[in-house]
Amino acid sequence: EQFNVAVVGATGAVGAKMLETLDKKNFPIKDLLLLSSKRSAGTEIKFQNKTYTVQEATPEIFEGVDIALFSAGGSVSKKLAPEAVKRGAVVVDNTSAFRMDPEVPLVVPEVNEEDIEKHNGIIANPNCSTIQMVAALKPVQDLFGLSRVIVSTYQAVSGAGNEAAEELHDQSKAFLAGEELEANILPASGDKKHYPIAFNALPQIDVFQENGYTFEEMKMINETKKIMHDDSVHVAATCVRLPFFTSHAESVYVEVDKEGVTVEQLKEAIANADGITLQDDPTNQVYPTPLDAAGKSEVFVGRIRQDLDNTKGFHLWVVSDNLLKGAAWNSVQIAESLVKNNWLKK
Ligand code: 11C
Repeated sequence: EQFNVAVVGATGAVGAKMLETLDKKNFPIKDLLLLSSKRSAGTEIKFQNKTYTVQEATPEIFEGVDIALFSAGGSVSKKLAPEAVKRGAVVVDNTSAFRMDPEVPLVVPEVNEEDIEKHNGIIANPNCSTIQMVAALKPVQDLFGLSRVIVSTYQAVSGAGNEAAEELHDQSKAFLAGEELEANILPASGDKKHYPIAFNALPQIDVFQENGYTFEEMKMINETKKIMHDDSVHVAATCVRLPFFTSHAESVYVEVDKEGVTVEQLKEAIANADGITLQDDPTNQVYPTPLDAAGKSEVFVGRIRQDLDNTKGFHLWVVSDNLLKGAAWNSVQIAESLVKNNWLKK
């Protein structure tokens, strides 16, 4: 069986990876619709030897669409996802618009694939930095129980879109030429001040909330509890933007419930988990890095150590391509699951 697929936000950083992933995973597409804002409509994009013209996303255009992959910003999703659903499509939404809606499943297939079945037309794809972390936490939760998570992130500029990546590129050139750096996008395009990212580290991703955490940090905290079905797990996050283009890296401290867990047991649990590759051999300097993870679908985990003061505490280093497992690949995995399990129609 083949399906009519729409990609909303086809000209964006994630949109391009959606197309790449649909092609690579040989998703059964009958007709493909590439959609965008009015501004980008008319752009030509090649997919599987055919050239498509990107069309403006309107409510009517979703007539006949089976699966719509949205990645064009929260306001577009809020407006058009319900319109697509009204016309019979199932939406996989890669924005934060519906993630915390109790009626909307928030899914990382390796963690909570079964939640997809409960959808009412929309399934939310979590934030990229959340996805890779919960994929690594799932085997720990299953085998040893999880009571606390403290994460610090090292995030790539592509998470903030193509324009942020261009900003890093231009600022790097300017820095090396001894010129003044111009900052217009990062740390958050909608915020009042902008700081250079080239040769820098910015402890702000997205805008600040009243509690002093950024929205990115609150996404990691709230989404983790929802995906893992555990409101009692304590989660704290500090999210930092660094000057590289692809893959987010995370230093994750976890506390397990069970007494007496060893590093070897933890390594084995993580090595056996779906979608995860263990890269952990300090004697041979083997550990994941953002450059090495770029372009790959898996979540890579290394540097697994026991805390020196708390025998229930462990430290992990988690790296994954933020545009693939963090966005496009996770969305296509959800679409594959809808098809495979016959969960498209309610
Ligand atoms: C970043 N994590 O790196 C963000 C991008 O909620 O889907 C993803 C935003 C989201 O800036």
